[in-house]
Amino acid sequence: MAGEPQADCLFCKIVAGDVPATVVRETDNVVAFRDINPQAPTHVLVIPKVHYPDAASLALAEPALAAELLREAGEVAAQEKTVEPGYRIVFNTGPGAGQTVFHAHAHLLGGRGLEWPPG
Ligand code: DGP
Repeated sequence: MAGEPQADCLFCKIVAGDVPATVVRETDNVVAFRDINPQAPTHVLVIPKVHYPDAASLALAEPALAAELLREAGEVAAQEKTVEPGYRIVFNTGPGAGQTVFHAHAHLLGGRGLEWPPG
Protein backbone atom coordinates (compact mmCIF):
# COMPACT_ATOMS: atom_id res chain seq x y z
CA MET A 1 0.00 0.00 0.00
CA ALA A 2 1.27 3.52 -0.76
CA GLY A 3 3.36 4.93 2.07
CA GLU A 4 3.81 1.57 3.83
CA PRO A 5 7.34 0.66 5.05
CA GLN A 6 9.28 -1.55 2.62
CA ALA A 7 11.36 -4.37 4.11
CA ASP A 8 14.16 -3.92 1.57
CA CYS A 9 14.37 -0.09 1.84
CA LEU A 10 17.47 1.38 3.51
CA PHE A 11 15.76 4.64 4.47
CA CYS A 12 12.74 2.80 5.94
CA LYS A 13 15.31 0.98 8.10
CA ILE A 14 16.82 4.32 9.18
CA VAL A 15 13.32 5.60 10.05
CA ALA A 16 12.72 2.46 12.10
CA GLY A 17 16.07 2.85 13.88
CA ASP A 18 17.34 -0.47 12.47
CA VAL A 19 20.21 1.28 10.63
CA PRO A 20 22.06 4.06 12.51
CA ALA A 21 22.22 7.60 11.15
CA THR A 22 23.33 10.98 12.42
CA VAL A 23 19.96 12.66 12.78
CA VAL A 24 20.02 16.48 12.79
CA ARG A 25 16.28 17.14 12.86
CA GLU A 26 13.11 15.12 13.32
CA THR A 27 9.39 15.84 13.32
CA ASP A 28 6.38 13.49 13.48
CA ASN A 29 6.53 13.04 9.70
CA VAL A 30 10.06 13.89 8.53
CA VAL A 31 13.60 12.98 9.52
CA ALA A 32 16.86 14.65 8.42
CA PHE A 33 20.24 12.95 8.75
CA ARG A 34 23.77 13.43 7.43
CA ASP A 35 24.65 11.77 4.14
CA ILE A 36 27.17 8.93 4.57
CA ASN A 37 29.16 10.22 1.57
CA PRO A 38 29.00 14.03 1.88
CA GLN A 39 29.46 16.09 -1.27
CA ALA A 40 29.63 19.41 0.60
CA PRO A 41 30.38 20.58 4.16
CA THR A 42 26.63 20.43 4.76
CA HIS A 43 25.04 17.40 3.09
CA VAL A 44 21.84 16.35 4.82
CA LEU A 45 19.14 14.01 3.52
CA VAL A 46 15.58 15.05 4.40
CA ILE A 47 13.06 12.23 4.05
CA PRO A 48 9.41 11.51 4.81
CA LYS A 49 9.00 8.75 7.37
CA VAL A 50 6.51 7.03 5.07
CA HIS A 51 7.77 5.29 1.96
CA TYR A 52 7.35 6.71 -1.53
CA PRO A 53 9.86 5.82 -4.23
CA ASP A 54 10.57 9.41 -5.28
CA ALA A 55 9.61 13.02 -4.68
CA ALA A 56 7.03 13.20 -7.49
CA SER A 57 5.08 10.18 -6.21
CA LEU A 58 5.17 11.67 -2.69
CA ALA A 59 3.84 15.00 -3.96
CA LEU A 60 1.05 13.29 -5.92
CA ALA A 61 -0.09 11.14 -3.00
CA GLU A 62 0.54 13.52 -0.07
CA PRO A 63 1.08 17.11 -1.20
CA ALA A 64 0.98 18.51 2.34
CA LEU A 65 3.77 16.13 3.35
CA ALA A 66 5.83 17.12 0.30
CA ALA A 67 5.44 20.75 1.37
CA GLU A 68 6.45 19.84 4.92
CA LEU A 69 9.56 18.11 3.56
CA LEU A 70 10.57 21.31 1.76
CA ARG A 71 9.84 23.42 4.83
CA GLU A 72 11.95 21.11 6.99
CA ALA A 73 14.82 21.24 4.45
CA GLY A 74 14.71 25.03 4.84
CA GLU A 75 14.75 24.66 8.62
CA VAL A 76 17.81 22.40 8.41
CA ALA A 77 19.51 24.95 6.13
CA ALA A 78 18.94 27.59 8.80
CA GLN A 79 20.09 25.23 11.55
CA GLU A 80 23.27 24.49 9.56
CA LYS A 81 23.82 28.23 8.89
CA THR A 82 23.85 27.73 5.10
CA VAL A 83 21.10 30.21 4.24
CA GLU A 84 23.83 32.80 3.48
CA PRO A 85 25.35 32.69 0.89
CA GLY A 86 23.02 29.93 -0.29
CA TYR A 87 22.21 26.23 -0.43
CA ARG A 88 20.78 23.73 -2.87
CA ILE A 89 17.93 21.23 -2.52
CA VAL A 90 18.18 18.33 -5.00
CA PHE A 91 15.79 15.44 -5.74
CA ASN A 92 17.61 12.93 -7.92
CA THR A 93 14.80 11.04 -9.65
CA GLY A 94 15.52 7.86 -11.57
CA PRO A 95 18.76 5.94 -12.07
CA GLY A 96 19.81 8.15 -14.98
CA ALA A 97 19.77 11.14 -12.63
CA GLY A 98 21.80 9.34 -9.98
CA GLN A 99 19.01 8.11 -7.71
CA THR A 100 20.29 5.06 -5.84
CA VAL A 101 17.88 4.87 -2.89
CA PHE A 102 14.25 4.62 -3.96
CA HIS A 103 12.71 6.28 -0.92
CA ALA A 104 11.91 9.96 -1.55
CA HIS A 105 14.65 12.22 -0.23
CA ALA A 106 15.86 15.77 -0.60
CA HIS A 107 19.60 16.38 -0.61
CA LEU A 108 20.35 19.64 1.21
CA LEU A 109 23.80 20.84 0.12
CA GLY A 110 25.63 23.89 1.38
CA GLY A 111 28.69 25.30 3.03
CA ARG A 112 30.66 25.78 -0.19
CA GLY A 113 30.18 27.45 -3.56
CA LEU A 114 27.84 25.37 -5.75
CA GLU A 115 28.31 25.49 -9.51
CA TRP A 116 25.61 25.56 -12.14
CA PRO A 117 24.83 23.50 -14.19
CA PRO A 118 25.40 20.47 -11.95
CA GLY A 119 27.10 17.40 -13.46
P1 DGP B 1 20.57 9.28 -4.27
O1 DGP B 1 21.83 8.83 -4.96
O2 DGP B 1 20.03 10.63 -4.76
O3 DGP B 1 19.53 8.17 -4.25
O4 DGP B 1 21.00 9.55 -2.77
C1 DGP B 1 21.19 8.53 -1.84
C2 DGP B 1 22.16 9.06 -0.81
O5 DGP B 1 22.10 8.20 0.31
C3 DGP B 1 23.61 9.06 -1.27
O6 DGP B 1 24.06 10.42 -1.32
C4 DGP B 1 24.37 8.29 -0.22
C5 DGP B 1 23.36 8.18 0.92
N1 DGP B 1 23.45 6.95 1.66
C6 DGP B 1 23.53 5.69 1.15
N2 DGP B 1 23.57 4.80 2.14
C7 DGP B 1 23.51 5.50 3.30
C8 DGP B 1 23.50 5.13 4.68
O7 DGP B 1 23.54 3.96 5.07
N3 DGP B 1 23.46 6.14 5.58
C9 DGP B 1 23.40 7.45 5.21
N4 DGP B 1 23.38 8.36 6.17
N5 DGP B 1 23.39 7.84 3.92
C10 DGP B 1 23.45 6.87 2.99
